[in-house]
Amino acid sequence: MSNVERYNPRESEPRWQKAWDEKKLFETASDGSGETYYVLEMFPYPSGRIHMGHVRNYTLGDVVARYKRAKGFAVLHPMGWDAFGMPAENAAMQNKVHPREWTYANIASMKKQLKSMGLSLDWSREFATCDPEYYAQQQHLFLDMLDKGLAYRRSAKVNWDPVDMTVLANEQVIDGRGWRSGALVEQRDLTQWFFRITTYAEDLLQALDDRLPGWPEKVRLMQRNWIGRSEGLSLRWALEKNETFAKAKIAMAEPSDTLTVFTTRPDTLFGASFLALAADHPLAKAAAGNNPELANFIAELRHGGTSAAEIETAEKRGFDTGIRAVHPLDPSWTLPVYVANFVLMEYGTGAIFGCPAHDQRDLDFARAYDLPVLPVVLPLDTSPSDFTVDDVAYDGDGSMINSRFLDGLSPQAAFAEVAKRLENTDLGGSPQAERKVNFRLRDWGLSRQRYWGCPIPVLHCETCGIVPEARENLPVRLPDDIDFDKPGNPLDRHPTWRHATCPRCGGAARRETDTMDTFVDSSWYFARFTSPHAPTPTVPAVADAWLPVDQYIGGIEHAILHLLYSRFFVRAMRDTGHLSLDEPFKGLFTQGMVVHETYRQDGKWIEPSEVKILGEGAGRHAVRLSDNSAVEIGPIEKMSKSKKNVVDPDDIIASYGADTARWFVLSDSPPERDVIWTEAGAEGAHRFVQRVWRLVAEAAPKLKDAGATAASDDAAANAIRRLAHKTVAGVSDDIERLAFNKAVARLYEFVNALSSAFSDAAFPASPAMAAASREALSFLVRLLAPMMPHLAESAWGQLGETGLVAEARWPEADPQLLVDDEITLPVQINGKKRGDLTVSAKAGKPEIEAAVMALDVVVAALDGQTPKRIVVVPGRIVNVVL
Ligand code: ANZ
Ligand code: ZN
Repeated sequence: MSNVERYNPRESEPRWQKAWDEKKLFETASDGSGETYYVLEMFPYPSGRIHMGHVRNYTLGDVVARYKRAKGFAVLHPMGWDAFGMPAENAAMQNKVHPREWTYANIASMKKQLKSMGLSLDWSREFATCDPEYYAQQQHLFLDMLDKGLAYRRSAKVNWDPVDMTVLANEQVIDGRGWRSGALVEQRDLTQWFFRITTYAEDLLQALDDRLPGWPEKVRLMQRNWIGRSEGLSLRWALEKNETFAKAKIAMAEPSDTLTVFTTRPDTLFGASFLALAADHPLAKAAAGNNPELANFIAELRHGGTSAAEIETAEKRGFDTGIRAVHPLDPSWTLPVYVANFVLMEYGTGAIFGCPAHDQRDLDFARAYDLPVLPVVLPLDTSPSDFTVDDVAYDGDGSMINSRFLDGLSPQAAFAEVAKRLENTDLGGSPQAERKVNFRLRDWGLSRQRYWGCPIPVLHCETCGIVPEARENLPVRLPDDIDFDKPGNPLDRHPTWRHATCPRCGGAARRETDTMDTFVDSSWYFARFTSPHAPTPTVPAVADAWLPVDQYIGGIEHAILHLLYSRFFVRAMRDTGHLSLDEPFKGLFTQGMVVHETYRQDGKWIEPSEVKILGEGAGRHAVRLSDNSAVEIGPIEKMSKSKKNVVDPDDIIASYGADTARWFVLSDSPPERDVIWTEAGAEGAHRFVQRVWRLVAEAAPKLKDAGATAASDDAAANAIRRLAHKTVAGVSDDIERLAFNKAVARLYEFVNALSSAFSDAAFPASPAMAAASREALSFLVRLLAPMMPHLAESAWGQLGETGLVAEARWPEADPQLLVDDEITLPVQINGKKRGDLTVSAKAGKPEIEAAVMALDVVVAALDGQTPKRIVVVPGRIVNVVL
């Protein structure tokens, strides 16, 4: 038994945290010039408590930050709070607590928790997005964007919850009902604020290909799909001058004899069997004017969600308007024009032609309304008689059939041929078709009818219209005295807040009561961290020096919106003079989740802390701690309150310390994958903490007088040195590649090897061994420091090092010690391989010749003679010629 005291994280961790704080070690003095590194984890929403997902996310970033600091970089590693949003208002409604109080109280408790993790954060730069100092600058940015035309107002369709009296995001509409109220959602036209993100659509897409090599391919793909660039034709169809059309035309705001559709597949034109309009298409509205049944149908479509997923899955429904369109390639052929629920007004032109054989939605629609299904693309290597389309449309490659002059062409060639013909066909004075690029990306609607968000700093003046608030009046502050007794936006009901003075004419004006989408707050916080207290949104030179963020780390759930909005914001901030940059995040890493087994008894979920696991392998089972009753072990799932399979970081830190929690989330699985939290794993990690402590504490006194390492013939010492230097090189490389689990595995091996080398009773057997061991331990402690910073500080002190390991330089591997110092050469006798020779890698010709002559096989073959020659090819082979 050793007489070394157990390592006590509860005593040591707060002590080291205080030491780091006092020395302000993690406060970044640099202005961003020189060798700098900016590492950032997605900042948290202050919900009240941190969860294991936070622990993992922030530990990953902290390893990088501590490593880069030790490598000599000036590191920026800040933290703040994404603090506006609905939960604070819900809390206000339920618990009668002011959203501001609720939010700042949560921030205080979460900050304490983060501090207990020993993260090397620069807290001097902390801010919350609900701080008036922060949102003031956001309002300046908004006004700059308004000046540039990057922010604008227009009427748009929204999901309106008539009970909560609020606009809902598509995700908040479930089966056509509001997620909170359960009320049937209506589609309403509301004037809303937008950011013109579509201005940058092409560039946002292009940069994914050539400016973001440090992003995961999967994220770039998700962004590509979201931006959704399509090349097609804008194609005009003449409308037959029948009676229905004549009546509709009178009702049109802007009368036209043609209908324009957007198509990416003009090659399939001979397979067309109908046209369809969105319910809000002007022609649909005109036709409904004298057709009450159609008007009813359109009104019905107004109910129900507008999300793409909902439209995709909804049953295809349509209504024949009675209007007919003339086929662009055959004047004798007319097709019916429907209003259909799967055509969106917001995309293309809000009108399509349908080719059922080659588009699944069109096919479903054709089957429902008995419309023709004529295949026009024949899959390669298929004969026309074998090819039919039943209920699955064919959208692959092939060759054209049933398509007159296009027959035999590839779809690509047919596209070009149709485009060429129709671009050169005149219809009522302009070309019938035009090439057109469409983006799925829509402008970003940022208006929210909520209290707890950044006020949009504009006024509505009866004389002047929309007027930006004067800059000197910023920030437009949220009023404190509000009530949440009634549904709707409390800002609308506030007795005085709305009443303001028009900065232009001095007359009475009404404040905008919409606040900004909270995604705005998180779209530029990374830039604000570079000058968090500046009286301008950024100090451009400083922002440019620090940005882009070298390594951004967060969850995959933010792969689309948050990242896209941030990419938009740096472009908008560049074009309004706040920085000169076109991408915010150079490196992006999306980490996996922390998952846990679930436990159930009588159909009810039970918390892990109430369960004891017994046995192993097939005999593994669970019982309840309180009464030993049997508990069912369920599947491993993402930690969630509803399944009660959560482990509270506070509990883990209280029982094992932060280092154990940090070590555990880094070990086991690659950081991009899920990691399974188990009690056994946590215990294992904690045992390792104790083991490292014992290793260092027991060896340190014996190594007190160890000298510097030097070249020697001491094989054991040399083996230790080689391993130590190889571990340094390996762990550095692992951390650079964010392969933290590999670094952990390498450190386990290193500790194992040192433990067995040190276990010898005579340890250290020689001065060379003492020196090598001392160096190995000094390396070990510094390599562990990014992952288990507190233990490393304690061990550093044991080794008699001065200063803090958090300030120490990263060890450097000696390249000479990384090459193996023995090599094995094949030995031939008269050109035939007879054996192997192991010699020092540095051995010269005479040593190799001497060693070969002593080999048993060579001695036997020579039988007392002298060889004619010995040929040595250095590093390759030895041949003895008799
Ligand atoms: C005829 C056709 C035939 C089409 C065919 C597809 C396959 P992406 O790639 O997403 O841009 N479309 C156009 N506007 C639409 C709208 N507002 N609402 C719903 N659908 C719309 O898709 C372009 C295709 O989606 C267009 O090409 C159009 O249908 C349809 F075998 O035209 B296609
Ligand atoms: Zn005015």
